Amino acid sequence: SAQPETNQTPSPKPLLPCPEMPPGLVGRLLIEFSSLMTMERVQKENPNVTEGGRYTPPDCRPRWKVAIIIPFRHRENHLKYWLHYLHPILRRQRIDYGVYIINQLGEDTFNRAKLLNVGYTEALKDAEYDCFIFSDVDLIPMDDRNLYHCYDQPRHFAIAMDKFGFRLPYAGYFGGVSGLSKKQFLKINGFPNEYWGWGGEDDDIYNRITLNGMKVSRPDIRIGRYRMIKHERDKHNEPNPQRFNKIQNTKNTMKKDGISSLTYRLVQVKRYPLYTNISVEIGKPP
Ligand code: UD2
Ligand code: MN
Repeated sequence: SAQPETNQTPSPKPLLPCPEMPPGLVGRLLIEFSSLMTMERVQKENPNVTEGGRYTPPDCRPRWKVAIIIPFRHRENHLKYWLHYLHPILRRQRIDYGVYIINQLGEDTFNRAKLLNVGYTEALKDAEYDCFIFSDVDLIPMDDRNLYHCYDQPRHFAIAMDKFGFRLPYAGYFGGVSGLSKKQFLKINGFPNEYWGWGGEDDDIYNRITLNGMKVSRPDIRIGRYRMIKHERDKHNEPNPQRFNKIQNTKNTMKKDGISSLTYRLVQVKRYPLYTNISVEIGKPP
């Protein structure tokens, strides 16, 4: 009566695409920065994150492969909170992702946008990412329905921050947390490398997007809420006095200044349990 026994292992079930709105999201979250945070604690909380800060959902096929790029220097305490809050959120969101901390070596003037270009380049040496989310280290989403993947148009995620009274400060604001697909990023020649110090680089990126015929997409104002960890202005990141002038000239500068003209010196890539640290020398203002 019995069929001859076969010795084949069943082939793995093909995974279905991850749902547009994953089940198990919480919605509004309680975010605070008063409890003590240690890296050991955050590592224990996140055993399923693999070395270098990588994660892929086990139960569905993700639509995007997302590199999360964080510009960084001397913000170790903020990074602990960022990892503590974001890893569980991204896991619930069923995102396939890797976390890249782009650390500017030395004490010359900080350059956020150039570090973001470095992050794009270095992440692509690791995996075939097709979506790049650029986040300040001190910004935590207050709602996990703000999904960290890419969209038809360049995305601005951090639209309602506590420090701006949970409103968009101006229509062309693109600071804090933003996301572009690889195609969108290349269409605008990446980000400017020539904004040294605080300010203006986010407006230049906004200009690049609109000048190239794209439109910024944003979540609902009730969902795009963020807390920023309170901080003083860092040393060597003084407001850039050239920023007002420079953002008037994006149309002329974007073709030559961007991912196409990026140069830097890679010094070290180090894999930690919850992130990859990329330390670079990016030079100093002319
Ligand atoms: C605003 C924008 C930010 C950027 C900046 C102007 C918000 C919430 N964010 O940030 O996206 O456009 O203005 O450049 O409005 N950083 C370091 N070490 C430093 C300096 C900066 O790690 O010494 C990194 C870190 O990830 C930080 C980010 O750069 O979150 C932006 O710098 P910031 O937090 O000092 O500036 P902020 O809050 O005015
Ligand atoms: Mn900040």
